[in-house]
Amino acid sequence: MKITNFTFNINRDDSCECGSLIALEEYKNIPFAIKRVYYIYGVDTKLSRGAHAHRKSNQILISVCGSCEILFDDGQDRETILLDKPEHGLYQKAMVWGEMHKFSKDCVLMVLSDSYYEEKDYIRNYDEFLALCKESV
Ligand code: T46
Repeated sequence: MKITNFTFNINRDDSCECGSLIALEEYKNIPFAIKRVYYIYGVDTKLSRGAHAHRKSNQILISVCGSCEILFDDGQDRETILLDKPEHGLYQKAMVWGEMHKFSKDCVLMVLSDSYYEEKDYIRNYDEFLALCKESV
């Protein structure tokens, strides 16, 4: 599976202890117009989230604090990617199944989406997802 990762530029002044800044800009370092931003935090470290694909929407996942693992499945291959750096963005395109596992206690997973929230964009049944993948081949 071809997975697109982004490494965002970190603005940091090494001459002081004043931290770092990362800017995200649509059509500059983000490849789409950002219609929605949401973030997930306070997940019990034993629990997982996600387990669905999006029919049309695309999104970029960034663990701005702490870490989690993202499993992507395109209907043929599966791959797990560790998100543990605020400068690392992971592109989840439409029709890629995604699951979020192994959240650290302090994880804040931020997601930028090119679409407004619409439940009908979700495929939450894995067998339906596989059937749709086969149809599109
Ligand atoms: C994804 C992963 C990373 C809204 O009202 N607006 C929203 O924009 C979203 C994303 C969710 N919701 C509501 C719908 C549910 O009642 O929040 C509740 C939890 O949503 P969901 O069960 O979809 O949460 P996750 O963590 O399983 O999945 C979410 C995103 O839905 C999904 O696109 O990739 O985070």
